[in-house]
Amino acid sequence: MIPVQSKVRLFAFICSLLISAALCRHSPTGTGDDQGTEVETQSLNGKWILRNNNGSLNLPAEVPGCVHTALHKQNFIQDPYYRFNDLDYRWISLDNWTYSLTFDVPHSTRRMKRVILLFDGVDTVSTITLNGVTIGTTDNMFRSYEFEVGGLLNAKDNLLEVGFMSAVTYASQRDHAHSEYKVPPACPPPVQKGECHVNFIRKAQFSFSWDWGPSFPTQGLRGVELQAFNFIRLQSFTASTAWDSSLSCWNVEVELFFDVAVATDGCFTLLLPELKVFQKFQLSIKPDQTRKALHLQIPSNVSVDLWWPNGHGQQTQYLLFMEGRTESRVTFHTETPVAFRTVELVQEPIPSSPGLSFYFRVNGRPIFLKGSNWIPAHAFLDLVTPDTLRNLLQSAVDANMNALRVWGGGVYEQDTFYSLCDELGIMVWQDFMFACALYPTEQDFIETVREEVVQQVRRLKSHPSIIVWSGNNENEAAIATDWFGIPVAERPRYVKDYVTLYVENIRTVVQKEDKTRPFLVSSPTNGVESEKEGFVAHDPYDPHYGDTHFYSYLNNCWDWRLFPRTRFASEYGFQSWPSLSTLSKVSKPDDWNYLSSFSAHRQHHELGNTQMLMQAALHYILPNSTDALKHYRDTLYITQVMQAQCVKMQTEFYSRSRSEIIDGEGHTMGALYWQLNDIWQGPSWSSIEFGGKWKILHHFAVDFFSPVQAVGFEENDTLKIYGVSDLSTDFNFTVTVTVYEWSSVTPVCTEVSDPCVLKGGEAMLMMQVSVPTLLRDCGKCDRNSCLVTYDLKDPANSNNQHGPIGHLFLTSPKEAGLQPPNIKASVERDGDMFAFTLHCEVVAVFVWLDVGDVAGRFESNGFLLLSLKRTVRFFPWRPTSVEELSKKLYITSLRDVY
Ligand code: BMA
Repeated sequence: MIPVQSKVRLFAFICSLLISAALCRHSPTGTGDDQGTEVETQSLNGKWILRNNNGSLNLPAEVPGCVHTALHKQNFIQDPYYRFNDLDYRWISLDNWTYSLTFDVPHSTRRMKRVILLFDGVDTVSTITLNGVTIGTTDNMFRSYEFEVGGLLNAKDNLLEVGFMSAVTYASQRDHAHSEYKVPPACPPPVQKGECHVNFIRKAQFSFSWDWGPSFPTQGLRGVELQAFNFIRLQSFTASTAWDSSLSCWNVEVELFFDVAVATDGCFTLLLPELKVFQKFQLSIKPDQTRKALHLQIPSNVSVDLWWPNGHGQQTQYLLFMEGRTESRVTFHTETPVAFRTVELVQEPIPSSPGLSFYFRVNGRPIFLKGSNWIPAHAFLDLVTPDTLRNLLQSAVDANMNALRVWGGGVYEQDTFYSLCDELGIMVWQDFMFACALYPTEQDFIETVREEVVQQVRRLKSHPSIIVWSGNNENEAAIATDWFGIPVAERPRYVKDYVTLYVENIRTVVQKEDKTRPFLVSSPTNGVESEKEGFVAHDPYDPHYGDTHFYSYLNNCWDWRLFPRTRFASEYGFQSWPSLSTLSKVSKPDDWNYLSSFSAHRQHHELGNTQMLMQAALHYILPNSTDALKHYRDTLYITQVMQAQCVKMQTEFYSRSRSEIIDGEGHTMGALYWQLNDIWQGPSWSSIEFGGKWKILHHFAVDFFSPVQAVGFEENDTLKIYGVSDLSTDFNFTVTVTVYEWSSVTPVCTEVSDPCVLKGGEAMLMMQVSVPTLLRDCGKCDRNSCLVTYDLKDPANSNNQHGPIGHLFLTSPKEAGLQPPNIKASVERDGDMFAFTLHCEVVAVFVWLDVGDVAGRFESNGFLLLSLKRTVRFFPWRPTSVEELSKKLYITSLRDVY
């Protein structure tokens, strides 16, 4: 399919022809505008004025924008991310700021019957006045707000003011007012250096600090507009598709949400030019019935291309046109992409296993979800650009991911995010924005949440990428496993609040608004089993049901026996530090020490810096250079090596567990590690650094999420190689196992399995060999002197390798005989890219090429270097040269850090 954008012109033409045939006739006709039939809009975005509470600060501020970005832009403050500025600038969010705008309104607007002031997003608690009259208040950053301002507007110099109250103050007041019982947690752990009672405000929960991010409780505006009309206005519309199994055909349901000043009849046409399908609808629209649903049936003889997740087929989307005209001569024209796909969440008994399955079936095909968890890309959301989103989401796809979970402590992402996911085939697990806390259930809180849910579901439901709604992050687990020390006698009250919020309100609203997707109450959850147990299961981490989150920082991550063989791993991970080039943007050379106060300050997870090194020390010799800067860089590097290898081990365990049941556990159908991206430059679980640079882990993900791969591991001295396939058909493969000595790139010996059929969509044991026998037969090898690689090949052509080459250490590298590799490199231009050619005479592991602040991406990095010569290409994101790259190139391998 050609991209949606390029179809627009062609179809607009076809459309106009078809529409003129399809439209209902009205008389008399006329352009209408001069009679005031159309909606007039006036954007109030752009330059506003911002002042603090006592008026000591007064500055220009952009809308969309927030106080912090305005202050930074006007040089009142430095980069808030620099060093300790998050603490120094705490005063900003404790103050109450007012945005004001003076604007004129044309006569044509003011004479309209209805004039609406529309706020696309208000962050968060504010009182809004127009010409001195209060027109409304806000308390929820996840909603839009509309206010009637008809009689209040003058021709000139209207004064619009949005007076914010500090979100921190508000949250604390709400907690105080909730005196009957506590709603924990009161405050984040001190290591997070955050603010308290974030659960009392409908604001992004991470904004009061998280274990990977700073506390910047912003105040700001996302978009303001005046809309004026005499008759009717289309507020929003949705377009979703559903398969009708009884008629064996697709239906497109379009919902139109009107704001009606005067009742009218109308004629509407839906048109899918590519499918040559259209239909007319006569509607009678009354002021009290604002929702109208139109159903367009696609005849069963029309062939429709489906939308598939990345790696499973095309992401076909069709343009749907909606044209309408009312008797009051108001016209409507909209167009939107629509896609055809089904999604089911399958929870059914599995033979020989207690519990239930938990997997997604898309278009009838069971799909293993491969991916990660998404957090907001910046603490100041106005700074998240479409380019940033595209870069990150393309990185996800380039690492063979097909799914991301939009985590409940962040935000419902901007439209562009979901459009990109639609285009790229990234399935979205969409949480509602509640995380790691209990929540109040006062009437006004519930009401604002209900409105939030209605608006967000209507905004997002047309996106095929979204495959599941989920009520919250970890709040079932928080109650079930008693995170907050609630006395047993008091638990029922909290369970009741939980059910009130997520089941009786959020679930009810979602199920009314969207019948096309499953809804889960929490993550992790036991799914239908949790429901049976009153929505808070005895053990929401039960591997026999639903999804699990699993973290263990100090246990040996190479020991796969310690991982839960869950049905679906929706969170697991390990921290690492970003590279020096990323950190140097917000630090100075004094900070470049793992024990510096800067290193401690950026770490928001208790004991995180120590844990990383303790996990690393299980397998690697820790850096010991006497050169302070090298020591620091090597330490950053070793944390990334540790993280990449740990997440690889765990992910491979999940991938190979997809088709088997062992001791009643297995059929794992998802691996979403925590977390994809970063919010600032600091240590975290991310595989991509703030700014887009891939960590070693992200390069590893390319391989461990590969569509077809060999996964090797050891069990009781036996090397077992599984084939794992996401392909839709079966393939015949052999497995080749090769043994290398650390001291040479010439293989010591090779063993090839018999050919064997790897079924599409399955994982199966393809080869097993005794490690002692293999080493003995090889001759000059033992566990310390050698390592093993393996891959899948075409039986008819052994040069035809499928998937990546995997490797297994036969002992911890700290015990193995790694040789100093002394890698030599040269750089050459290769069109828009650069080719880095490496020469090395021994096996080098975790070879990391770093070109500092030259943003871009290596095609492979952090790899095992197994040949005398290897060329790796680099794709820069900005102009650079051979000279610059050669000068900045810094190569590290595991043997180089000690
Ligand atoms: C999970 C997430 C986040 C957190 C991460 C790492 O449980 O849901 O709350 O950042 O763990 O601790």
